[in-house]
Amino acid sequence: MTLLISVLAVVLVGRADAVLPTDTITTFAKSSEAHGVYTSVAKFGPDFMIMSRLAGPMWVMRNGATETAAGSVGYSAGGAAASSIVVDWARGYVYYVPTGKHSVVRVAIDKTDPGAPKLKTTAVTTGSATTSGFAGDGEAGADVRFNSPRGLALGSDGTVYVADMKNNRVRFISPTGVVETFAGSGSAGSSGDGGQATSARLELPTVVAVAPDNNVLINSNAGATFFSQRFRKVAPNGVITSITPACGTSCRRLRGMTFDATGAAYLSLPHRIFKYSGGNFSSLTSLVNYSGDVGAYGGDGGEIASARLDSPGALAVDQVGSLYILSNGRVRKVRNYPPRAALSCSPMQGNAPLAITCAPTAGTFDPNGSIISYGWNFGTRLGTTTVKRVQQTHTYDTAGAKVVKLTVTDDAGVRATAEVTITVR
Ligand SMILES: [Ca+2]
Repeated sequence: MTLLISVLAVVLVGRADAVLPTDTITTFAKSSEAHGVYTSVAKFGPDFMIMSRLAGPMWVMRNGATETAAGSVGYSAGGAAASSIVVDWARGYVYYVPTGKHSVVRVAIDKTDPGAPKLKTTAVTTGSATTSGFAGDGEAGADVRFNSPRGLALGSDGTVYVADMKNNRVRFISPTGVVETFAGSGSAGSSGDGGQATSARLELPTVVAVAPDNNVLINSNAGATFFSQRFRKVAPNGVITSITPACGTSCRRLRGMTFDATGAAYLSLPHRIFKYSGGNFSSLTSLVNYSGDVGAYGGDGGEIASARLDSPGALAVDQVGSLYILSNGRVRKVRNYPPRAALSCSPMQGNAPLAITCAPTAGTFDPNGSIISYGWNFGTRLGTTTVKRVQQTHTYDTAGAKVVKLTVTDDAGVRATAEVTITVR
């Protein structure tokens, strides 16, 4: 009995301390007869996700929807089973790699109905569906040859990076459709750090990702066994270096990588999802860290740490910091809960000059993560002042109603604000 009470006490205290909501992972879209098995996922503008399926056209769903809800906007024209998708929403294009083909297909987005964006039917193909090879740098369309392209990533300028796996290179497609080699000499290996990326050796790259600072991350699967546990990084000046993430052998067999608004990197690995805050690959948080059976699926409705994922693949982060994971033919969603902000100031009124001290109160917290910055705005006639300090003092020299505003940002880059009004006489 004593043991039972102790266990209960631990559970209750644990819940009280951890303000984690209990439904942090759900199935956003599941494989079914109606919707098919999903093969990739990407953010589709501010409010939607786009998913490719094993059979049939791509499927668009509103971020906040569940699969059966009215929020689904339905099938899009065009599309096919894709091993990778990127969306250039600003320029109005979806790029994808058709599974098993040696090409990258670009389809224009039809934004005529903002509540139901779709794909147009016309497509531009770079490379060949059936013929592999290495050719076409400086050219476009059917003159280009890829060899088993896999992962795609989008640069902020509309450049699309292609992990051209069996060419041991990363290529890129410019917004005008012209292909060039971005990294890799073509010879398999792992060398060239400190030099130009085009002179370096890569081996069977499958994943490429662009960080918010425009560094391009590549997995290079040294040894032809997909067992690499280090990444290559290409800086905007074209110089390549190596990164060894602080996850050791767990970082083998990388299948997907994406970044959120704060620069945090998310990695999908067998049964695992890792997150690196700040994108520096040394501050590791394991979101899912399971080493059990292949094919495992479970944990919906529970906390992310208890989820079961089988070989998660594509990853995407939406506008409010929620993470979408392709796994088990489904798209799972790890919802980010926005931070909350509340503040108090003392004194709340008085005669000028009035010195006040303000601080966040207990109502300032993040339900599922942490707050990484505090911004203060005292609304003075001198303009906005934003100071990232937890407690802040300010002196008002003139009479009037003064608004003090606190803005907090969570570790997914989502903000919340609160304000109080100070009466200065
Ligand atoms: Ca949060």
